[in-house]
Amino acid sequence: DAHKALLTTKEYELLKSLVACGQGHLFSHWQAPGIGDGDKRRQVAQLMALHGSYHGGITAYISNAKKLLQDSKEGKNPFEGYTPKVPHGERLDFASAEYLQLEEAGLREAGRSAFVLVAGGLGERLGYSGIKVALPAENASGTCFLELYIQYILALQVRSGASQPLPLTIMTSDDTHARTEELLTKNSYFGMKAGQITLIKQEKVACLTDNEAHLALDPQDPFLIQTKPHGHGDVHALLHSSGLASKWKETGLKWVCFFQDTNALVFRALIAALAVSAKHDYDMNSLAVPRKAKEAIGAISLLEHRDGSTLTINVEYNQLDPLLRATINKEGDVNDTTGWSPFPGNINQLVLKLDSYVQQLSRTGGVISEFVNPKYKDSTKTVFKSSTRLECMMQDYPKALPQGSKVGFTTINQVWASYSPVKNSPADALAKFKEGNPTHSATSGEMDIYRCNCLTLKSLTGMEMPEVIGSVAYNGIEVEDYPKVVLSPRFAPLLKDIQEKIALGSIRLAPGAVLILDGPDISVKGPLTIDGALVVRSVLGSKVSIGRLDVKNAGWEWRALEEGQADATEEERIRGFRVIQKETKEYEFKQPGVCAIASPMLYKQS
Ligand code: UGB
Repeated sequence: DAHKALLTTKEYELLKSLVACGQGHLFSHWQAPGIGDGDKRRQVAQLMALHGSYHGGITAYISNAKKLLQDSKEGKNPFEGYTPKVPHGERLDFASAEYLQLEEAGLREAGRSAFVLVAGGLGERLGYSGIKVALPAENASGTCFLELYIQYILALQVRSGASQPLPLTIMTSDDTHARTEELLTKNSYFGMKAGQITLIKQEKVACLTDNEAHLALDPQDPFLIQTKPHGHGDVHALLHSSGLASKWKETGLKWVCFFQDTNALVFRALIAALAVSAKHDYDMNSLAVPRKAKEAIGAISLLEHRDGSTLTINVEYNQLDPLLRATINKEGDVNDTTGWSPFPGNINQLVLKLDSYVQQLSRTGGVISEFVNPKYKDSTKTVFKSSTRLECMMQDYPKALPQGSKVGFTTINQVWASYSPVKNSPADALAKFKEGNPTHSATSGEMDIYRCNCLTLKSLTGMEMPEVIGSVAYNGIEVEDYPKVVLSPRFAPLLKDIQEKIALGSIRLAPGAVLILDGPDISVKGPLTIDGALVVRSVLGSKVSIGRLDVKNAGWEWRALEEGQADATEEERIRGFRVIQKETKEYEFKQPGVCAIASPMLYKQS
C-alpha cells in the first residue's frame, strides 16, 4: 500500500492479487517509496505485460501452474482411463500413381489454403546463433528455408489458379521477430506481396521456481521476472486474436496448413495430405512417418475413454509405452508383424479445416491445454534443477475439439520423401548417429534433399545414377553421398511437373554430379549426361529445352572441414563441410524467349 501513489489502479489491483496468491516475494526487496522507483516501475510494467498476454491473466497462469505442478509431482497419468488404438488415416507410397493423383486433387485444395510457419524457436538445440529460417536449406543453390517455403507457396498459387494471393503467416517470438522481418524486407519478401505475409509474435511466459508456482526473479536483476517460450501451441490463440483465421474463412479459404521452420521436404508431402483432408473431410490431419517402436517420436493415437468418449492425439513416446503396458499390450511399445509400430510417427505438419477451426477458436479463444516439465533435483520432486514454465503444443489442438470431430493422419511410407528437419547440434547429432537414430542435423537436412531429388527422379523418370551410393562422413556423421540435385519449387512444385518436364531415361549422372534446375519452364529431352556441375536458371516467360548435352568439368566438392578449421562459418561448422565450386557449366536465361541447349553449341531461337 505504501507504493499506491506509484501505481495506476489496474497495476495496484494486479499487485494486490499477486500478493494474495502467494507472490509477495516479488516485492519483498522493494525499498521505501522514492528509492529505486524506476526499477519498480520496470518490474510492474513487465508484470502488466505478462498479465495481458496470457488468457485469463497472470493469476490464472499461476493457478494453472500450481495444478499442473501438483499433478507432475504426484506422477499423475494424463491418459488415465484411456485405451489407445490406431486411428483412421491413409498410408501413401510416395511417387506412386495414387500419390500423383492425390497431388492433382491436393493442388486444388492448396489454392484454397492459408499457410502458417511456426518460427518462434531459436536454434539453441542446433547450436546456431541466427534464426533457423535464414539457414540455407542446401548449399548447392544456397536457398534459405524461408525463401524455399515462399517459392513453394507462390508456385502453388500460380499452378492452382488461386483466386487470391495465398496468405503466409509466420509466428515469431522476441528471439526471432526482428531478424525474420529483416530477412523478408531485405529480400523484397522473396517475391511475395508485402500484404501477403503477416508476422504474429508470441510472448514468453513467466518462469516458476518451485511446486508452489512462485514466479522466478532473474538472479542478475531482481526487478526482472525470468521468462521462457510457451511453445508452438500459442499459434492458435494468435490466429484467433489477430482475426486472421476468421478473415481467411470469410475470403473463401478452406484449409490452414501448419509447418515447422526447417523441414525442406514438407511441401512434397503436404499437397497429398491436403487431398486426403478433402477426401475424408478431416477437421485435423497430421502428416506422419512410419515409426519404429520406442523411437523418440510422438505417436498419433486414437484414445478411447472408458466413458465412451474418444480423442485422436499425439502421444509422446515416453507416455505411449506405459499407456500400452497398462492397457492392451504387456510388452508396451513394440513393432507389429510389419516390423514397424502400428502407430504413425508425428512430424507436426498439420492441415486443419478452416470451418471447424474458426468455430473452435471462437469457443476456446485458441487456448491449448498446457503441460509442465520440471527437471527435479531428486526423487522427492520438491526442488527444481532450474526454473520451469508452462508450455503448450500446436498438435494438442484436438484435445478441445467436440466429440465426433474427424481427426486423422497421412503417413508417407518413405521417410526420405517427407521429413528431415534441422534440429540438433553436431555433438547431439553424433550421439544419435552412434545410437543408430536419425540425426536431424544440418548435415542430414542438406544431404536428404539431394537424396530425395535423386530417388524421385529415378522413380519418375528412370534417371541413371551410380548403382551403389557411397557414404561420406561430416562432423563424424555418415551420410549417403548422392549426386547433388536441386529441383527448385519454381521448376517443379509437384511430382507431376518432374514427370512432364523430364523425359523418360533422359538424364544420366556420374558420381559427384551437380544438377540445379531453377525456372518455371525448363524441360529436359536429353540425353543429358553430367560428370561435373550443370546449373540452368531461367525467368518466367523463358522456355528452355535441354537436348543432347554432355557436361564434363571439374564440378563441385562438398569438402569436409578440418578439425577446428578457423575460417569456417557457423553455417559450415554445423554441417561439417564447405562447398568448393571448381568448375560449372552454367546457363542463365534472364529474358523471355525460346531457347534450346544442346552440345556442342547453344541454339537461341528467339
Ligand atoms: N516453435 C515456436 O514457434 N515457438 C515455441 O515456443 C517453440 C517452438 P522444435 P519440438 O518434429 O521431431 C516438435 O523445438 O517442439 C517452433 C513436436 O512438438 O524444433 O521439440 C519452432 O521454431 C514433436 O511432437 O520441436 O518438437 C519450430 O519451427 C515432434 O513432432 C517448431 O515450433 C518434433 O517437433 C518446432 O519446435 C519433431
